[in-house]
Amino acid sequence: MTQKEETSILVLYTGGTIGMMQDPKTGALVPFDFDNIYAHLPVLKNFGYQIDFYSFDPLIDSSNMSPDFWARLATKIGEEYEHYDGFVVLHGSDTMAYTASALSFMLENLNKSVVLTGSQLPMGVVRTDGRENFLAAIEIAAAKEDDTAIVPEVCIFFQDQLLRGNRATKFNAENFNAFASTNYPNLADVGVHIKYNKDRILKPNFKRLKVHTNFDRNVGVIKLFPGISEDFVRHALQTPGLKAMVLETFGSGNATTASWFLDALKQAIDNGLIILNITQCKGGSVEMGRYETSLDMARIGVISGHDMTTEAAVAKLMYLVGEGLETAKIRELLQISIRGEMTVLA
Ligand code: ASN
Repeated sequence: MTQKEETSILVLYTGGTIGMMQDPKTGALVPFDFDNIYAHLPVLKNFGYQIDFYSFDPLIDSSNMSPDFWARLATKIGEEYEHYDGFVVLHGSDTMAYTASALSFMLENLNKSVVLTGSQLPMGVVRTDGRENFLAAIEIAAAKEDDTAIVPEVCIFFQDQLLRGNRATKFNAENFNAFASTNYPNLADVGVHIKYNKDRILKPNFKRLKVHTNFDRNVGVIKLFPGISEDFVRHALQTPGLKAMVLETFGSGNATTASWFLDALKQAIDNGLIILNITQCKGGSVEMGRYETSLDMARIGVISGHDMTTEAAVAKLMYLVGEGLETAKIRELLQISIRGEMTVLA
């Protein structure tokens, strides 16, 4: 056998637009039958890899994604981890960045590629972007150097960019170029060649994979806006069972200095709630204390989320709270990057 023939990829199909095709009889969009993939995409054979498929049941539009589904996905990757060289996850684009973030925390010591991809137009449509996305995702998931995955990370491939999964955001519902990673450079750029930005890719640690599936859903998000009411903020912070809140603030992490707001936050923190400050800006970082409008939040114990995306922040909180760690330990782990999810400025 050649090296190529020994390469094996498991494709995990969760649903989403990529998996749809037009029923020849009714014209309606129905799930694509991946058992017949070689009939639809004979070019796949040219890779010379062993490509196996696993379909979840039921297939879902990714707007129905949930921590339970993430747990099934991570568990399946864990079960098959030793049997394959790489993994491709076909997923709806709407919540792909959440799933990529969640998987990055669920799969500790990942030393193989897990490439999520999808499409804006169904695979069965002539002008689909799914075909190119799928083929490039396979090639990336199979890419090795010195018998080690070139990208041992959870990542998203869309159009011509390979992005770190927990740095990506869906930013366009129309363009084929649907994802952006504004705070971290692309892991690879794909044109005539696949150019890996190796110094930006996490290094393998060759430790044993550990799968964490105990995510806690008692996490919330408040997006601030001028005029947000005291009632709304207090009710949200007092949600029964709530353990952590992402606060989407302005600019470099700023918020109103109204005393009711700081009182409400302080009361919640004193009662054990973890509050993480994330900026609403798509680029740049929270810098608490830079302006007066974030100084008091830092004083009362709001934690800086630095340049994390909301998707990564939600997933990281669900993960850390779900691990059953002490609040002090969670606060400590929130201030460091554990899966390449944020840049902590010195
Ligand atoms: N609604 C679809 C999904 O996220 C959108 C897509 O895949 N382009 O499942």
